[in-house]
Amino acid sequence: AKGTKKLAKNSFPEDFDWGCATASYQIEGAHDEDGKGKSIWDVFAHTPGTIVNGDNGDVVCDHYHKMEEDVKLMSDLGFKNYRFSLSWPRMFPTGDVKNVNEKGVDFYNRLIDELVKYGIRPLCTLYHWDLPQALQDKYGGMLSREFVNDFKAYSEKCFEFFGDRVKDWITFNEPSCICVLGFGLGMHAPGKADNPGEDVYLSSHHLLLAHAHSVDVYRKKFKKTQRGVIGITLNSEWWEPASDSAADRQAALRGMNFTLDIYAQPIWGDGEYPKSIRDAAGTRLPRFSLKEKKLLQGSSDFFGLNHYSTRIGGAPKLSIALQTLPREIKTLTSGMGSYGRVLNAIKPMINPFQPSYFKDMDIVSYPDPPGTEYTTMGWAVAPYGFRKLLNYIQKLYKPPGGIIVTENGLATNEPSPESAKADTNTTRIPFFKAYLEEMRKAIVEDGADVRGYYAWSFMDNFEWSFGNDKRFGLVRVDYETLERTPKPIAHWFTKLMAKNAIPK
Ligand code: GBH
Repeated sequence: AKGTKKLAKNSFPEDFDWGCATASYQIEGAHDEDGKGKSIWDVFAHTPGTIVNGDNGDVVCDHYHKMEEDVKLMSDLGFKNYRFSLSWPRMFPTGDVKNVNEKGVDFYNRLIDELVKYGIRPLCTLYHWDLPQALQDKYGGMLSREFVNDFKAYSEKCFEFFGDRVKDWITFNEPSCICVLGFGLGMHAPGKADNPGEDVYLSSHHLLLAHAHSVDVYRKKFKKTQRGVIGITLNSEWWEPASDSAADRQAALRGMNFTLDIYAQPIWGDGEYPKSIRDAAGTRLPRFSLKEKKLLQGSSDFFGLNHYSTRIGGAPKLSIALQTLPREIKTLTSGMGSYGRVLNAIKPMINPFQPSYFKDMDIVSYPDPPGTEYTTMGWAVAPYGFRKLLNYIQKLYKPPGGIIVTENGLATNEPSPESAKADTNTTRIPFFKAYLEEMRKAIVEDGADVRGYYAWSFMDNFEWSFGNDKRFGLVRVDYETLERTPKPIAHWFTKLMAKNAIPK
């Protein structure tokens, strides 16, 4: 982002990419059609007590049948970049690439063709959480080393099928969510929480290796002819120190280490896990061989970042680090099965002899400053943290290929179409405006090399454990009629993209 200082007020670098994002299980529906196999989310969502209101992704937006309409709307709104994900079990029902479901492949071929037709660049995520259930049953999914080879084989097929038109690939969406929520807290599929001192690290380790091998295949077999780029998307809050004390600053840094650097340092740093994690987890943390380190280092052509909120972190005053848990846990109703699993994960924090990832992290979340506003997810609106996080990544890793913000956004309370409009004007536009202003400062004033931004999400969708009522969409979806209606924020984005500047 050299020379950006001269940019006109409110505007972004000339070649900046604006887009919107979705994920397969959250929008597609058609959960058992045309030969699709079950994913771990199909099974998890159908386990009683896991999802608010008993919602699931069986139908949701029915994007599988409304794909053409959705792409057209996206184009009408002026989007030129779209991030979506592929459902592995839709194309390979058993997870095994020898068993192809042609109709599933055909769906993604039609989607990609449709995007290309409208001049929308596809940014394709290989894994946004819907692992074939068959692989979970076969060997415990990501807890097994076998996952590495299966993911590599799956990704190779995707490059082969779609790489002629897809030039931008993301291997995994949010390793931290996958491993911490899926294998530490059990509030995401596959819902494990019985061994949070090991499973979080083991799944993370296999995920990182799977990523590295997938990138290696792409670079060796496809890059030369297909000429695309491939990377990974990490998620992180910004952990702001509770005070200037050394103890609080170290605690906040541990917060960054345990959410972001645990995945970033092996890829953009020295190929190792952060020292704070090695020290805290000891032998519970697997290590990379020299060869694996080499494979991991530099294995991402860009730094994909999903960011939603900021937390105030400090040194624990109590020996139990319960405060480390995500804030949205509070909003899960107490009668829910997933809440029970969360309690399982919390037990080791009270038992001094039982290890836990959360205990290792050793941080306490402090109250937000007075006057802080929260989204309906319970996450603090704290745009300053976005700028700090972008600077943290830029300074620590200087990612070649720059940073692409692959998700940012908010859910608001919109029980009716009218409230969708009202809420948008009071909450949604100010949120995006403030976050984008901070991103712009990071680029223009601080020199962070941010090259793209994707709003989460194109349309309302299935918000995982929280079901369908947490509406993140720029476009409203009526789950009865399946009608799509752009919210005012969608038109705001149209203006933003047309001018490449934040609307006044
Ligand atoms: C993303 O997850 C997902 O990629 C996407 O599928 C999802 O729909 C979207 O975001 C919205 O949730 O510790 O209190 O600050 C992001 C999930 C958001 C999980 C922030 C951890 C921490 C809240 N992360 N959350 S807090």
